[in-house]
Amino acid sequence: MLTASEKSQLEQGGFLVLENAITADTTARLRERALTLAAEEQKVDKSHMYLPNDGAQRVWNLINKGELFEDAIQQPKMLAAMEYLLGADCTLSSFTVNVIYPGAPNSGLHIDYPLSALPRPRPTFPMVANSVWFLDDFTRENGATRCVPGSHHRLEALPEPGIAYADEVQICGPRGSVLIVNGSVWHGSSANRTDTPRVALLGFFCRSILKPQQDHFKLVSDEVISRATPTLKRLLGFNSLPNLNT
Ligand SMILES: O=C(O)CCC(=O)C(=O)O
Repeated sequence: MLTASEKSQLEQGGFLVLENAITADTTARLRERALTLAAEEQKVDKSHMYLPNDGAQRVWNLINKGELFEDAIQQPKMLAAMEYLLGADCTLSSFTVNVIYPGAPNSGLHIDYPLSALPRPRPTFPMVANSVWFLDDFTRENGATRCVPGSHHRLEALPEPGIAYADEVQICGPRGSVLIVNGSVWHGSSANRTDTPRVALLGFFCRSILKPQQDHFKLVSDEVISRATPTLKRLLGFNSLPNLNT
């Protein structure tokens, strides 16, 4: 389902923007739900704030927080990109909201969990990959994700804290786009210098042999599992469980 050019962008630069991946109506509904969840979790003091001055907020375990997220994570073009990178049996590592609030500074450039914990050189092939769902237009001013093109080929190196790399680029684009990024690419969110939050979803995937970032079996309700499609079940790890032979 990916074109030769899309595959080549993933191989060479390590990222790809899928424009118009989400309809305007779905984008608006996802954004509203994302901000409602963020506000609710702040009210009950369960919120995961990070960056200086609580500049950013994560809402975890979206599969359990609304049917619209169960559908969203099965978006065919996004999944085709993940399957290209991580294998046809790849699984969901986590699905979260990431809000970058006005005044948030740049986050540090990083590679994704658990790559930084691996011995070096890291593998040449992708192990994990993220999809960043633009629920707002991503602009130079409001915190658009930045990436260092080709940095997934630097198998021995890690980005140094506080350094602005000359070759880093900001990935700007209209709401409704999805950025696919190999987890080995050096990347991070940017400062939000506007007066409105930048809202994104992060659909984070891994090879089926890896332990996911969230334990879906403990976190996702029986009700959600009972209505899950075969694709969603596979993404939650039902097809890649350890065996129970005695
Ligand atoms: O929200 C973003 O722009 C990027 C988030 C990110 O870098 C991450 O979660 O690894």
